[in-house]
Amino acid sequence: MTQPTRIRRCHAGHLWQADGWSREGIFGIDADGTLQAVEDGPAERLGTWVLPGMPNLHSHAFQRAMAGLAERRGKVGGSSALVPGHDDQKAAIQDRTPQQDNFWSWRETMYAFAAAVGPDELKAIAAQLYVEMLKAGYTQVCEFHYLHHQPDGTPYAQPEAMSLALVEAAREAGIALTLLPVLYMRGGFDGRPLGARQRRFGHEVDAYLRLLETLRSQQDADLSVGIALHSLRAVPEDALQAVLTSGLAQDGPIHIHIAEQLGEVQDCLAIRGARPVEWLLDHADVGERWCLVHATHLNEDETARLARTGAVAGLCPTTEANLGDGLFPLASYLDAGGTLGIGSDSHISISPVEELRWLEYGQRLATRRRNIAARREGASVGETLWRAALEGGAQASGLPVGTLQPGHRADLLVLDDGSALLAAREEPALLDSLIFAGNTPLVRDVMSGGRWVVRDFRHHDEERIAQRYRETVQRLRQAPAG
Ligand code: NGQ
Ligand code: ZN
Repeated sequence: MTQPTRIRRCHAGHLWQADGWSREGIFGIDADGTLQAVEDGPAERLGTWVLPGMPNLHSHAFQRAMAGLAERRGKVGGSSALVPGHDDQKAAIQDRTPQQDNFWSWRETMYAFAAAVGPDELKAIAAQLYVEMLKAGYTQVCEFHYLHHQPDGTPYAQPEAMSLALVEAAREAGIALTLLPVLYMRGGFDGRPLGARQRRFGHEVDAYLRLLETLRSQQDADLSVGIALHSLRAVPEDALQAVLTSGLAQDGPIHIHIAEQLGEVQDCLAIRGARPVEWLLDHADVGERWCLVHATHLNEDETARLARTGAVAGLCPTTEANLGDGLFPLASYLDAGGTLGIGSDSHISISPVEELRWLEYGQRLATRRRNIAARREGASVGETLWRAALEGGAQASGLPVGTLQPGHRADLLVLDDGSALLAAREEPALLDSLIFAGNTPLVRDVMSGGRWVVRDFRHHDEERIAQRYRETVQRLRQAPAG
């Protein structure tokens, strides 16, 4: 006999499905936290507006603890005038030891900060970050993890200690994790060795594959382990081919940083004779398992080719704005049928609402037009972007997330029924209002893998996790810069 009590029955006034809102949605959740189809009948009412949790396809967890610490002007001077709209590409390219603050000077600050982060610190920071993600509506995160070894490059006694710190943090917070251990071998396209502060990122291919194998053996319903190549500048071609042809690369997600800065486009052209996306598409069998993070600088041909592969463009609009990266060609990519998802990357902001808002606003500011992401007459920008980010994020995660269909994880958000903004809205404008006007937290309850992790805006373990985070950051501030 079946045991109906094992399936929890839930009701939503409006339920977001892949093809739009459905009214009076009823669904079941089994004891494993998986969604099940159920017949109509009595069910627990969750709220008026229920959405799938958003996947976060790109995170460097440790960087959360330095958010706001790199916004002070460094050395003033240099030749490249900061005239709005003045596209001084040459200056940007040559400006690797910058006279003006840019991506590469931010990276120095980030490296100095990273030097003091060990396994305990990483776990404390990541758990706090993941609590914040859940409260903001992210229920899964892809951790692009390259802080592998001790600061001088020596492996920890347990070589996967830093990876395990992230796994433990995700379990404490209750967020689904796609762990992407990163292969990082060189300091630039010219093959230079890792700099002193990069030593702790490095692996030879064999050691990297061993780490991958160890972590793969820990996979379960809440943890998937994929592959990450830091960037074309950090991974020589023979190593890239060795990893991609290994048995471990035959399934699971594959992520890479690709074309974030004009400087790396220029170096790639000079040394490999092609632009980064062009080079990757020519040398690897890029398809749906791939996520190209910061596919920022694409020409028309690359845009169309990337869209055809079915790979995910991993966009992190608030970090890309914060670091001064440039703008992704959103309209032509969507017209070509391209897939995209969002990540909070450096965690200067932790909000799917803000990522999607800035994805659209960047385009509006650059083109002096409106409603760019909506490519059909009458289409909603908010719905288009929310749907795209759910689908692309799920694809990049390698986990059954991003949709409230039977067989998927019960990862869901219940919006605030008490919100005056949302109470005044009907279905067509709900996601537009959330994305463009939703500034106060509007996610009231969050379920991850069938368990409530946030109820009434509070995470069940947030005080303890925040206290440990505060103590950790205080300790890091006293540590000498590496
Ligand atoms: C990272 N972050 O690996 O943390 C990079 C910066 C690099 C972003 N690109 C370092 N946002 O790309 O070399
Ligand atoms: Zn990154």
